[in-house]
Amino acid sequence: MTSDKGSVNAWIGLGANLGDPQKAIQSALRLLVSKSGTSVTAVSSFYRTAPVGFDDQPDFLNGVARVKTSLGSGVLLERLLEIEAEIGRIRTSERFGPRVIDLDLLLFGDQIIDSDVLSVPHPRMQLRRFVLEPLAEIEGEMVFPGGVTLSACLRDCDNQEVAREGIIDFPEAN
Ligand code: PH2
Ligand code: MG
Ligand code: MG
Repeated sequence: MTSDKGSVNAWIGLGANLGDPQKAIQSALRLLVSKSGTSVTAVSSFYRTAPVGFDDQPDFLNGVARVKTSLGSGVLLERLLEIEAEIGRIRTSERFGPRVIDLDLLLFGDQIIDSDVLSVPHPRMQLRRFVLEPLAEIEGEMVFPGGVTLSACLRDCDNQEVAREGIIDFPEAN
């Protein structure tokens, strides 16, 4: 499914709801490809989504990118955290609160990883329409590690507000 010459497809959840979310997401993708070893091979549209988990915060812009990477999962995760910091994210103890950028490693090839720092597939992605809809836009159907399908997750997912809003300006992905 995912390897050629030592590289792996990985999927990254993109989110933001403070500052200029569109700009932050585009900057994050640029920073990701500017660091060696990773290219962005597909990007979904932007979706405007109602906050899940903590209601009293602005709507999010969400999307999903597929990347091809020669990095290991741990190094890719570190890159994502570095880029979040570069864009100005300051981590607080508030788990589901507002943020200028959120880059979540959703899937790493067909691997199942459960370490102290990383859980892949992302433990909540199968319940989150703001992840599943953009993922379906770029992949159509998909079977997640463990065997559940994207379409089954979408069917079973409750009704969270997700509206397609526009394109993410990242021509290199297409
Ligand atoms: N991220 C969260 C918590 N809630 N809600 C939406 N709509 N989009 C998000 O990206 C999101 C959220 C924690 O990462
Ligand atoms: Mg995150
Ligand atoms: Mg998140």
